[in-house]
Amino acid sequence: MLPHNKKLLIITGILFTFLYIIIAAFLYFILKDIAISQNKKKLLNILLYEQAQKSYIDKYQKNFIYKLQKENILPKEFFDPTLMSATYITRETLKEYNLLRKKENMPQIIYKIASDNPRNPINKADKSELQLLKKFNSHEIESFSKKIKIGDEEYIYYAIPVVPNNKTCMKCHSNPKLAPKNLVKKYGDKAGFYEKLGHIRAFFSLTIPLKSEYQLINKIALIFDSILFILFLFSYLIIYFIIRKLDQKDRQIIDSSNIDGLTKIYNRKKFNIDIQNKIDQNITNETYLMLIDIDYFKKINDTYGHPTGDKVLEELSDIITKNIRSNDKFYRIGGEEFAIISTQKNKEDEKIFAEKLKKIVEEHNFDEVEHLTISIGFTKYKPNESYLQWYKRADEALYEAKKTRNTIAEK
Ligand code: GH3
Ligand code: MG
Ligand code: MG
Repeated sequence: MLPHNKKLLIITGILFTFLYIIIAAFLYFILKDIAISQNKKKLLNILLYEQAQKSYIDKYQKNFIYKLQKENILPKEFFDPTLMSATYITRETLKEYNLLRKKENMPQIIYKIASDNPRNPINKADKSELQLLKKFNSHEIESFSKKIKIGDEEYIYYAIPVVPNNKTCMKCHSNPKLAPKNLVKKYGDKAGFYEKLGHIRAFFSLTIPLKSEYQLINKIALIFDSILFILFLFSYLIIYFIIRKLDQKDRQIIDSSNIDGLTKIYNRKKFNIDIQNKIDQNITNETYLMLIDIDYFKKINDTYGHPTGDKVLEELSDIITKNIRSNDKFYRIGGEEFAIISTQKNKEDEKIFAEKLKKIVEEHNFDEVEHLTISIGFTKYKPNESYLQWYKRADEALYEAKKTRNTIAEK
């Protein structure tokens, strides 16, 4: 393949690989983003449900118990978290929910309520949670979510505040003396009291692992990447075949510019390129340059006409082409002058080669002209010499042979 076509193929390959990596990476990040936002939505759904549950407890359950207390059906000191503590009920509901999830092989949800004035110490907010609670109270944010890492695994954390303290809340969270006696008996009178109306005293948070979503993403990405890979490979193969076809055409054009129109052997231009290339490659083996000139060719033209002369040139090129090895390079370097570049074991072999050519031309029966002879001059390449030095010596050898014609001379 020609260097510029090879370069084009390599650049296309690099470009395709680069594009493939970018698309694959881009898709992976998009999928990851979708999974995260879907999980956030999932958590928000559960949190909203919890909030609804808390509102129900405050609005209906507690009020109903207070009514029963007012009507002396239930004692005034009655308090039981299983009926009256939204925090307790939510936590227990979540436990049941996690049990059901486990049965369905779904990941467990970590639930936490964080408060700045918790009755139950397990609900105490840590430093960062306290800061978050402050943000909820100042209405800087309405919800909070982020991706967190626990060990090696990634999770989504989502938090929303509980509804601000209202009148129903204040019954148990203002002065301990006003709270149900059994509540104080159970939790003491130190924490969870003296709350202010409108203050957000806690927030719910849920944490869920992203593992199963990531596994799904990996599966989707693998399928997509495989399809993309096949598409890219297929496109690349098409491009490869197109470039190969273009390369063949390019080479045909180059070759035709190197071919002599009449004899269809290499021309002078190709001879100059090849001989210079040979020298640039630092010739190490015995390389010979042979020049061939038809004797009295002018006479042939004069006697039989120019077209016959042309035919002789074609015929001569044919018989020489048939009698040289595939490694030998044969050129028409002038009107009726030819050159052969060949490698030999020694000078004797080159001489035998020259004699063989001279003989077959001499013995060949040319159309119309019948017989003609050639003169040959050859010389070996000497290390470090230039193209001109080499060529000049071969020309001198041919000049020498021309003195007697139908002769071989060496230099
Ligand atoms: P010698 O080499 O033996 O000294 O004699 P010559 O008659 O061959 O002399 P020279 O090399 O000077 O003449 C070559 C002739 O070849 C001159 C030119 O008219 C003829 N010639 C060159 N190119 C072509 C060609 O393409 N076709 C034909 N028919 N003749 C050509
Ligand atoms: Mg000549
Ligand atoms: Mg001649």
